[in-house]
Amino acid sequence: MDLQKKIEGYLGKAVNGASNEEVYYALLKLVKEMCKDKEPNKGSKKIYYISAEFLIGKLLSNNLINLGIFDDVKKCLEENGKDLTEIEEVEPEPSLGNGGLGRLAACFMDSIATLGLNGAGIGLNYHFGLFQQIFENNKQKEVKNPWIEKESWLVDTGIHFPVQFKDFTLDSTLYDIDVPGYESGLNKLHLFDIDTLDESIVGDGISFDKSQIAKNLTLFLYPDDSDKAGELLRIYQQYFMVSNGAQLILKEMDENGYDVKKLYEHAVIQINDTHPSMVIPELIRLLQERGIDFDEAADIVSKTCAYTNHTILAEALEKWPVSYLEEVVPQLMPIIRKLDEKIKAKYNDGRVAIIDNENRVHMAHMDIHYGFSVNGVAALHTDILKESELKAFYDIYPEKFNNKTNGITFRRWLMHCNTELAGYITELIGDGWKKDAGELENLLQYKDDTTVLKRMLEIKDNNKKQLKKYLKDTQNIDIPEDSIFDIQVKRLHEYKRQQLNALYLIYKYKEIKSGKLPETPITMIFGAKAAPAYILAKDIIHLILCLQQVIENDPQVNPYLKVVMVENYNVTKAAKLIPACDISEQISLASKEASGTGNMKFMLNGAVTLGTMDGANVEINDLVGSENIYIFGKSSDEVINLYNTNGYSSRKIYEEDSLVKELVDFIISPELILAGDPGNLGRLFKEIVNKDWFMTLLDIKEYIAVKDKMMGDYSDRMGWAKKMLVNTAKAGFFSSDRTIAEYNNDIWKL
Ligand code: 26Q
Repeated sequence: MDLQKKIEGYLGKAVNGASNEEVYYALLKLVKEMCKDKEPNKGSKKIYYISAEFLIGKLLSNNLINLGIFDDVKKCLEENGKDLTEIEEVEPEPSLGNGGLGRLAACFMDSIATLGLNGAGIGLNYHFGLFQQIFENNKQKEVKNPWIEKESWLVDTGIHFPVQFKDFTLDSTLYDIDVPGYESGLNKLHLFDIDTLDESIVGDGISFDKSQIAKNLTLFLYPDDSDKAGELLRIYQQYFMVSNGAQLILKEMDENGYDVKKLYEHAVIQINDTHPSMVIPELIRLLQERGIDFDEAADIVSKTCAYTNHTILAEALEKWPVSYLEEVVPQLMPIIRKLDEKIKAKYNDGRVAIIDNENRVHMAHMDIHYGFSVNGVAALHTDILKESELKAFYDIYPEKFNNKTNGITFRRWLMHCNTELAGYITELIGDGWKKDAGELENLLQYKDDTTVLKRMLEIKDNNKKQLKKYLKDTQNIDIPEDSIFDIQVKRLHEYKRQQLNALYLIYKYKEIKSGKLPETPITMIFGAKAAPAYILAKDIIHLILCLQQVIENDPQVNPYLKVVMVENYNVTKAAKLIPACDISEQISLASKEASGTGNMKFMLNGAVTLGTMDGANVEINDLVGSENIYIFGKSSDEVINLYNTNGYSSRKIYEEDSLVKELVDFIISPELILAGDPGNLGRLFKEIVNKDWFMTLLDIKEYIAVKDKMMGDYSDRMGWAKKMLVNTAKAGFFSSDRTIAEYNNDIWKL
């Protein structure tokens, strides 16, 4: 096809005479048309991946890659004086996810389509996404993140379902987003919405009247659930999602002429954490409406549903009060009660009850009893589920438990975000790795080849220069390109321990003040959104922003140490940060990070991990070997033991170790208070000294020692480049194509 002619057909004018906006909308149309002509993936059984989050990021470039026309389009635009990177800027990024779980769902959609599997995603079309983060007075402020424009990836299908709540019914509208696989067939992401939404009810920031469900249902992803109205809204959202999903699945069964009694032969529903768990009672209800009796309906649904667990943090395991469910979806309660009674009749063990003594419904328990598969997302995580968190269930159903170590799509996280490295890898080992990521291991033959190693360093330097320019353009911050880029980007949570990294920052600051200069200057980059109601997480952001300001204004320190907190960290920013990273911070308290997927993206792009033995870090360590990763901290067993024995006291460490005391005291030092808010900083200080639930101080000394060693090793450039190369070469295991092939072989059986 004559690409230029095609694009100009959509543009109605010459490419070189069009604005970036005009070109973007022309390319959007081109891609949508090409998707229409693409063969959908088919099969007699279909995987429905149901998830409250799909953190898909911008789609233009990835769709161009998967349609096989990225290079041609780029070239065509260049010939007409246009830059695809600039055109990408026009596309708004939907923020339909919080972090790992949502991004995983997006990577899975890509891999399911790429492997040619008959599948679809089911979720919600939040108009303002999570929120957009802005910094004001060194604090996070949340504002809405509108992303839906007149022309967008969404296609109105004209499909509607009624969803009944206690006192009213809402009609849905289904919007589809095409998901083309990489050089393969096409699937759909189904996002449900309502026509009665009223965007104008959102006031200052992200506040709105939480009681007007018909106006607010799909405004935001997880609106502030710190009050009852917020929690009820979550239940409204979840039920709306699963009822629509269940109705769609049954409609497709009917259209294909399948017997719904054989649902499990034609459909498998992967429940992404507990947010969609109500799909189980809802499907039972719908099957009963079709005349199937309760026991048989429960049996059919149990053979259809599979559950993925993404966390062992107690506060994330959803337990809805019966009274809330009665208030929103009373039609489900008799079903949930019956499901619970069956379990109670069989097992006289409160640990496995669905409804507990306090009249709360444990969503995960329902999934485990009434699904056929339970999986964790990394080997260590699955072991912890089996041996402690879900042990009572593992004892009953050992055959249901399995591990599926997470993965990432290399199309986005290498081919798109790091075109130079991707191109060089192909030059060295051919392009088979794009479809078979294991082939990256062929890079190992070059691990002592100085020409190759030098080129790897050169590519890293180029990516660092690009990031430097981006940060200058967007946040007006100057960072030295020849410094070590040390990056921690992920949701802000105490267990991820950004505060540990901040304490290292204080340590370095003090060292430099006292005249001890680092061999290579250091740039420490953070990016994180905090949940709007998570006070302490916001205090940690405040600490980092204050440190950024204090260090920036200190001429004695700032040539050697820089801090940048990237505003509104999202998928687009991740794609710019990750290829430029030297040190990948993966420092969660061992046992708490189920897997992590950022760790995989950094490794793939040649960053060296500094981490604890947690989540998938354990598997990264096994793959690259101890000389190519920096590990510190107490093990998950030790940590679990400390929790069980109440054996941890941060105050003791604070009082007995003078260095630790000095670092923690700096949080409320006059310098810092001058930059910040004494209330916020004081609260954080007290929390760390008196509670420190995620044991920051437990690992701090070792963290400092190992990180300093790492900074020193960076000076041996060839030695470091070898570590980079080994990391990239060993990353093949973390392709989401591998993960999805395992889901299909072990669970879905399509
Ligand atoms: C639950 C109840 C009430 C309000 C909110 C929530 C809630 C919302 C989002 C609970 C959990 C989440 C998101 C969890 C998440 O992203 N987990 C991450 O999943 C990744 C993919 O498996 C893992 O790599 C990460 O380790 C895990 O933290």
